[in-house]
Amino acid sequence: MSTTPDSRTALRICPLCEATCGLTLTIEGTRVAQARGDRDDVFSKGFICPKGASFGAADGDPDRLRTPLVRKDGELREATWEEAFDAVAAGLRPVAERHGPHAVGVVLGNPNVHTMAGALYPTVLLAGLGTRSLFTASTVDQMPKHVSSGLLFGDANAIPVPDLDRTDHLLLIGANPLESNGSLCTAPDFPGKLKALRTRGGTLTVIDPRRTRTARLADRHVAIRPGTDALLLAAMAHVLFEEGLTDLGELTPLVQGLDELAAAVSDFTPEAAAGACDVDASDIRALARELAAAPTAAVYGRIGSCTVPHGTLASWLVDVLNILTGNLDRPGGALFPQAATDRTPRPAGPGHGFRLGRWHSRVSRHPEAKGELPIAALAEEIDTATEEGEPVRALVVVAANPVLSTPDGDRLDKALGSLDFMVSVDPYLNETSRHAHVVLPPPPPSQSPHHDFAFNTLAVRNQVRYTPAAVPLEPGRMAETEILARLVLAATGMHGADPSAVDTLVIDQTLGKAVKEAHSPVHGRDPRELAGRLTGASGPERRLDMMLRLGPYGDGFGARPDGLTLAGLLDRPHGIDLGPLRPRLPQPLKTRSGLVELLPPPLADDLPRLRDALRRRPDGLVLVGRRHLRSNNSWMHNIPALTGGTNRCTLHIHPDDARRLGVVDGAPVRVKGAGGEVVAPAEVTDTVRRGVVSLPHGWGHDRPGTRLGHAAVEPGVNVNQLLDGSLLDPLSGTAVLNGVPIEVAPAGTTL
Ligand SMILES: Nc1nc2c(c(=O)[nH]1)N[C@H]1C(S)=C(S)[C@@H](COP(=O)(O)OP(=O)(O)OC[C@H]3O[C@@H](n4cnc5c(=O)[nH]c(N)nc54)[C@H](O)[C@@H]3O)O[C@H]1N2
Ligand SMILES: Nc1nc2c(c(=O)[nH]1)N[C@H]1C(S)=C(S)[C@@H](COP(=O)(O)OP(=O)(O)OC[C@H]3O[C@@H](n4cnc5c(=O)[nH]c(N)nc54)[C@H](O)[C@@H]3O)O[C@H]1N2
Ligand code: SF4
Ligand SMILES: [Mo]
Repeated sequence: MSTTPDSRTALRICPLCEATCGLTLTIEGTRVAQARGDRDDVFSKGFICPKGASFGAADGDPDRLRTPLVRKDGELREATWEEAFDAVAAGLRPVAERHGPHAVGVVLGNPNVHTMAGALYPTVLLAGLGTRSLFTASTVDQMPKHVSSGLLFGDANAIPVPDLDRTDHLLLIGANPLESNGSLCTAPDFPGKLKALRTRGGTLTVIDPRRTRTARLADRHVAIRPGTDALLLAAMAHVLFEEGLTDLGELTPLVQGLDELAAAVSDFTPEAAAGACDVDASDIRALARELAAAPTAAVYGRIGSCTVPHGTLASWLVDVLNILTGNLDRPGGALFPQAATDRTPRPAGPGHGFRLGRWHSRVSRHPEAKGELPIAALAEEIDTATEEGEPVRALVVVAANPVLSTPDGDRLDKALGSLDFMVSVDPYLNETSRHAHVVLPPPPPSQSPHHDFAFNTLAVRNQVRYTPAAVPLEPGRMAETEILARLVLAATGMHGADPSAVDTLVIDQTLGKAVKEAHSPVHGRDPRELAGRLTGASGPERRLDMMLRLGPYGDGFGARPDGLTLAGLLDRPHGIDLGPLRPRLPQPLKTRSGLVELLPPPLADDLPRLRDALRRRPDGLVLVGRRHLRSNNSWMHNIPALTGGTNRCTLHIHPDDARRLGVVDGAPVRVKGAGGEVVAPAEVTDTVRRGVVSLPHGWGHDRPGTRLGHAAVEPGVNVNQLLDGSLLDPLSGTAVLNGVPIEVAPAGTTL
């Protein structure tokens, strides 16, 4: 380890994936010279992956923007913060005033779940704007899970996670945690936990059309035909009923609709599903029997089960199988975490339920889900006029790069170029932010404090950690929380007001509500007195203090003196362990019945579409994605330490398919889909099953006007250009990114 007189260490929770490992940073001056795993971290216990080890390189990337950019005479130029927010207010307000609230769209990308700013301000922004034009990365990701949880449990954010440390049998569907480090299941050292499962005599089954590194660890790997998991899972449910293997155990009195469910899956016999899934009926039966026989078991599905034509049904069936085998809400099964910043748990009982389609998109009439419209429809919502209302004419984009991460980037690229106004909060000038009229760059992560609001609600162990900024804000930098607070003010007619007013507003509203709730520890108290007790050096810290104190482990502002506060958490820099996941039902349920509603009508109504799929036998090639350990969606290809080696944008193709099509290893191939065509080098490999090819996403860094020096050297191609955005899972509006029909030929030949 290099040391200089001013070298010191500081802790930082890693924001580069969902595992949230604690890092120990060596800081020289203001530079992060090294990152190691924090051995004392209560959750990650020293684990680190190659991406985390490159935290310093990602943090110090010279291409990160240092000042805001404002477009003048058609060109983006460096500007002061004041000029930038003046331009935001001048750009957004007239659009909202002239064309109405929905003409201002908001696009939120993945890194919002990895920043405190992204957790604390977008809801305020949306409420202030009053827009229905919200598009997020969820509709190219996990929205099917939100919808299935909303319908089953009445709460779109009640997502059970597999109890990795205690389960006897884990069934992974469309997930590759050895490369992704896990998702909707926050678990530092996921690979180590899978190995520990095997060591303690447990079994691992992986369903994936590719023989991934995760599949290679498994006792059983089922190379399913892409897009057919819902059929396989329905057939497994069928077997459980048919063979009398259902055993709901303690869940029995909490579940409604069991008989209706049995009838609904009666057509989905393994024999009927086998052809479409390309999995033997006997294997499907074995999967169901193994699940039922295991002392405890957890079924877990991720990207490959979500971004497919039946994503919501597959996500629902994952939980159905956990329920039918009595594994939901029990140790070793799939449980609901309880995060420290969760709202005070209310007493169990009926709730408001979950509704879909409260409004629709203007052009294709897609129903909203969880307040969002499909991001695959963003381009048409901008570029297509209808009688229905105004197109989106201005966009607020926070931490999103939809030109690369969503279908048909070329069309979106043009649409973004046609906007009256666009502001991007982004550290890079990239494929999307290059269209902005104003770019507001957040500081690098070493200069930002961190707490995982979202991922702690998905963690395999209850714990709480907070790391203040490891390095003070450089002169001229603005905290991302302040950027978003000022953006809220500029977008809602309060430009120039003190940004702390936004935090004060939220604190007053939250405490005002809490004192009226009978179950709250602060019931009946004076909200001003409570606000006066909050500690924290900034608005966001005071908000964190408030949430911790009102939360399930909180001090209740003195009601439970031993409970959590921000001050108490600051005294424990490596975090506080809150114990293993515990059974929580029926408390999390917010359905109208107060029960788990096994066969909600929107899902029952979607089953005929799944029944039709029983007959389908696609004969052409289909495309799936893949992730590489040293990647992160579209924005880490600019870090030399994380590129090269196996992390390349190549087309994986099975040797038999390659031979048949005349494709040669290493040679360029043309790939054509409904949305366009790309040329990428072939990588002939039997890790992908016959009939399936794989391209990673987030590449295609060859557009002009970006500032991504290293990424542009080996730009790769944009896999999402193969999609036209018309294929969606209808219930969730999630784009179909896997199992997409395409054609392949050697470059230079015609298709
Ligand atoms: N074909 C295909 N497409 C996919 C997927 C797939 O599997 N296959 N996966 C999908 C999934 S799961 C997701 S989540 C989406 C992701 O889609 P997006 O969220 O649109 O893309 P990201 O590449 O995660 O990057 C978002 C942007 O955040 C910026 N950024 C990085 N750090 C920060 C920060 O601290 N603050 C701010 N304000 N900005 C920051 C980056 O510069 C980048 O411009 O892509 C989806 N697209
Ligand atoms: N290194 C790295 N880590 C990441 C990211 C990254 O880009 N790079 N992105 C982060 C994000 S935003 C997310 S959402 C998570 C995603 O986390 P994961 O879901 O674990 O991500 P993937 O590695 O894409 O795994 C999806 C798997 O589904 C398989 N698959 C494709 N189609 C089907 C199908 O129809 N059925 C089945 N059963 N399987 C299918 C693919 O072959 C692939 O192996 O990863 C996060 N972590
Ligand atoms: S696994 Fe994820 S959180 Fe942990 S060090 Fe790697 S990138 Fe960071
Ligand atoms: Mo994602």
